[in-house]
Amino acid sequence: MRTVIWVAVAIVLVLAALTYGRALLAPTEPAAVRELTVHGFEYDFDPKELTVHRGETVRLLVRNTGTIEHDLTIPDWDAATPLLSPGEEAILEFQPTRSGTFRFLCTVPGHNELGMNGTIRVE
Ligand SMILES: [Cu+2]
Repeated sequence: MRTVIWVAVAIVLVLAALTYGRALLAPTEPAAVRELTVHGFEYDFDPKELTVHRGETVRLLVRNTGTIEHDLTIPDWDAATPLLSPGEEAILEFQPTRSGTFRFLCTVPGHNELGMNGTIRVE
């Protein structure tokens, strides 16, 4: 009877060690985060072309370096910063799931037409 108990205890300990060990050894995949900065001003963005990868998290810092209000909108993704005052900034975070080329622009009337737009290429 005593042997059975010791065997049971040993099995529990081995299982606990395996479980705990596996948790320790589990690969902690760091989430790929791409941080990019875009400046918006009259009437352009810098840079105008961004390249990101499908599946990665993109953290886009948008800074208004101009002298009037601007925003940055990505129509295909329903993503947009609020209207930013001069000197203000905002972060747009997204995870592109489709490859392709997507336009972004400033939606203040007239700004897109004056050249305030660019593209995000998802590879
Ligand atoms: Cu603008």
